[in-house]
Amino acid sequence: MADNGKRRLPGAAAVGLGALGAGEVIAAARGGSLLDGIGRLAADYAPVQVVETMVERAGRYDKEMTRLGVGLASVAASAGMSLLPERLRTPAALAFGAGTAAMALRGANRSVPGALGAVTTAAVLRAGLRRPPAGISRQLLWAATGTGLLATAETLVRRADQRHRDRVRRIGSMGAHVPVPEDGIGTEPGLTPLITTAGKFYVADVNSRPPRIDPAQWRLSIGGRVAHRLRFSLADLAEQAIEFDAVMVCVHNTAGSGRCGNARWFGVPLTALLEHAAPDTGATRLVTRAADGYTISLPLEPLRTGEWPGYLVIGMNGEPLPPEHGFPARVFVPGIYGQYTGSKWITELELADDSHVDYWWKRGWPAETLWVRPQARIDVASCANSGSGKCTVAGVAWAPPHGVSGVEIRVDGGEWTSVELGSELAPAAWRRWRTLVDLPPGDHTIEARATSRSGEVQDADDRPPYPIGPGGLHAVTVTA
Ligand SMILES: Nc1nc2c(c(=O)[nH]1)N[C@H]1C(S)=C(S)[C@@H](COP(=O)(O)O)O[C@H]1N2
Ligand SMILES: [Mo]
Repeated sequence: MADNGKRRLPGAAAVGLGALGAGEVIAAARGGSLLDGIGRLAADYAPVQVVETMVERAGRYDKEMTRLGVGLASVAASAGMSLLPERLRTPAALAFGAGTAAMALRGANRSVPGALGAVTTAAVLRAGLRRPPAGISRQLLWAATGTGLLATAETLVRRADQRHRDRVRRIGSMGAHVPVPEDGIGTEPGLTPLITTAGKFYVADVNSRPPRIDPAQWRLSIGGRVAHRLRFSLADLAEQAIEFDAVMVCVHNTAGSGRCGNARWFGVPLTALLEHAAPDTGATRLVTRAADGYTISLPLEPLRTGEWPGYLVIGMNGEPLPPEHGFPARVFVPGIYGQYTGSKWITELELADDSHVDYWWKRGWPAETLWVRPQARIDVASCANSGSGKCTVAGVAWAPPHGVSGVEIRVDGGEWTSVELGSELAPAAWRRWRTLVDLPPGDHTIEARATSRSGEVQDADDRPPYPIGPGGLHAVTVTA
């Protein structure tokens, strides 16, 4: 029995690939994706330590890694099912299909195409696993068909994403078109630009691909514990929006990493929206509900008074928000980490009481809002070839919402010395810095730290992001 089972494995793995391809192409033809749906389930249910390891290891390729992992896991699951006695294989395949389909249909993030894909995959698995192909040529045929179907599905999904991107672009400009001033730091290879373009801006969310929201159908609704339920179209919101410059930082941005970006945002102050809606006395939290079924909530009082200036953002660098950055709208309170600042792809602002529970709270992230700590990043550390020992060190630093009051560097653990700061676009934006140091020949370690105008000095102790945000300094080595 065990031997027979092992002989079935390659055939069953090939069936798994074929079944996954069939399900994915059915889902893609209807504008969805089974792979992405299963990837999202993994993000929703994986223990927080697994998510943290994934974020740390996969870096900016987290979405590709998730898709690959889901594909491999599905093939392995099919192989595993083939080890079951024959009478149990059909129930196992059907249980997989029913379970995945039910999950795809649940909650705000429901996907009918995903559910159709899951049912298709289960049907193909059931048929294929009765007698997994034994000969190499039939196994290759299953595997090649599966791969071909996956490639076709990928093409369909990319086309749909491109059509959506084009539709968003056709909306035209979203911003005030005031030129971005120079900050006096100049240019230098490797120096980070003052404004991060949308294409270079980090993307962090629980999905494999951004939801596609039709701008013509979309309305922002403000509801829950309010006197007036309100609905706004994108055009209504654009009339009330203003521009502001701010850095957005992911809570996973450890020293020196790139999960942060500085943009010129266009948004409606939350103070104005909340005043129109008139929250009830029982309302204590603003819940930002999103099309991907995600929520981030914020305490209502400081948003309402403007003590924390927050925005419903609809534009980035003069254009509508690109799909991956939350089209058509997101909530952003400068100074709060991305994971706590508000959702992308907003569907509703809901006024709620303290019984509301956020997406990440269930996984052990604190319910209190986490504020961005001061951080400096070294982007350039280069020494002249002349042998003079003169080295340029430059980078960016942020301490939103108060602003950066100083950046210092130290060489080989020596004294901290201040560097020249570029002029400030806004206190909530990042600030560039640069300096020239004279170094004796050899290898040196350079570290940088930022200080906030509120007096907070960047914390030098290395600490992982979970659960209160990272600590530590960025260090680079140069050879003079
Ligand atoms: N709807 C939704 N909004 C979300 C998230 C998400 O997964 N879903 N991720 C949050 C996190 S963790 C961060 S860091 C920022 C990232 O925004 P960006 O991708 O535009 O950089 O979005 C936040 N808003
Ligand atoms: Mo994040």
